[in-house]
Amino acid sequence: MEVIKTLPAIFEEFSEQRRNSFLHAYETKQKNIPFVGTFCTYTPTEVIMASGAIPVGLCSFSDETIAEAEQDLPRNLCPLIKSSYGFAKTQKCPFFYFSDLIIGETTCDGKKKMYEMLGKIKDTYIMELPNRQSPMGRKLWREEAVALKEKLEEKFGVTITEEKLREQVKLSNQNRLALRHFYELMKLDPPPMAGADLYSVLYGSSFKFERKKAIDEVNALTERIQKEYDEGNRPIPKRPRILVTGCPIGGNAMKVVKSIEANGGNVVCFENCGGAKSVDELVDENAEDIYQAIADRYLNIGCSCMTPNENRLKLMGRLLEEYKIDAVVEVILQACHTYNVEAYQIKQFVTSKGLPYMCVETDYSSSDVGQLNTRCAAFIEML
Ligand code: BJ8
Repeated sequence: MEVIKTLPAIFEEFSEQRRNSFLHAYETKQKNIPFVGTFCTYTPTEVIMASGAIPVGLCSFSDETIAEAEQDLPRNLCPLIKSSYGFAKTQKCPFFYFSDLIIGETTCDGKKKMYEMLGKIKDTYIMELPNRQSPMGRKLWREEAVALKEKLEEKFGVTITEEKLREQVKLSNQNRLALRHFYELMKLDPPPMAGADLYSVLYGSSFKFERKKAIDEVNALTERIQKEYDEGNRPIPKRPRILVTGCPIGGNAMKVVKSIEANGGNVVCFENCGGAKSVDELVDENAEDIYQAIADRYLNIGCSCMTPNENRLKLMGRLLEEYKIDAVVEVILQACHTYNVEAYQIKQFVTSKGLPYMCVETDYSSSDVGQLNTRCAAFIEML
């Protein structure tokens, strides 16, 4: 008899997905299917998939290897960079170990320089990401997408046809739509799940390597949550609705989300990478020039390494309305200069809409949990 899992059990499974995929990754490697490690939302993953390889996210969000990383890197560097480098250096990340090729982009200075060091450990290929969404920038990024295709063809001895690429563009769009429909459940008030569970599904699903199956699973989960909600299931009370923005979170940085939720708020929307920023826009499947369509879609991502970064405000403005947001919490990872400087503009933008804004600067340690709780409690109490 099939046992029907409860929603909390399903969320738990997604939160363990990365770890649970280690074995699957090993089995996949045995079948000679290559892995390509990525570190950024700007990586055009459909090009990797069209080569027959599996793209896998290598960003790390734990302090486990930071001490090792600090032997080679400065202490006052973003924890995401230190952690990612530390896992690579110590070979503690199985996905890094299994990756045949690493792709990096010229985003922030710290990551750029860290990639040079990764290049000493593994074959690392850098894409030159323009920092402006200008016509020149779009042209360059298209050329970079084509150059990536050529690199993958040479590396894996394959030919990436336009047909294969268009197929992967369609599949990636279906994946984005599935994730979008899933997080749009949070427009319900009260929300049907905790923000921490929402994030587990968004993050965990990226470690399900059979893409079609992963899409079906997310769609089935969305349907089920909606159905249970319609039947009266209200697991979360009605409380102030918070949008989280800023640096990517996950792993130890989820302490901020947990603190908001433990102190009376509901995180109903993630604007940052891992949330809407990475999923919101689709690639134009019918474009005549599919490389330009891919380049345009990715270059539109509103990351703080762009100047100016108007697309971040555009997306955020829409999310604030659609999710009926009561307040915004910005998470800055220590020493992330671009997000830290941009925080001033974000504060102006959010407060000009009459909404409260709070910025927290943090790292992957647990030393500030007490302080976070005090700040979140005071912030939410005032809403
Ligand atoms: S598209 S947000 S994944 S660059 S590593 S910028 S936190 S100092 S991760 Fe990012 Fe791509 Fe942009 Fe998204 Fe700051 Fe740290 Fe740099 Fe970071």
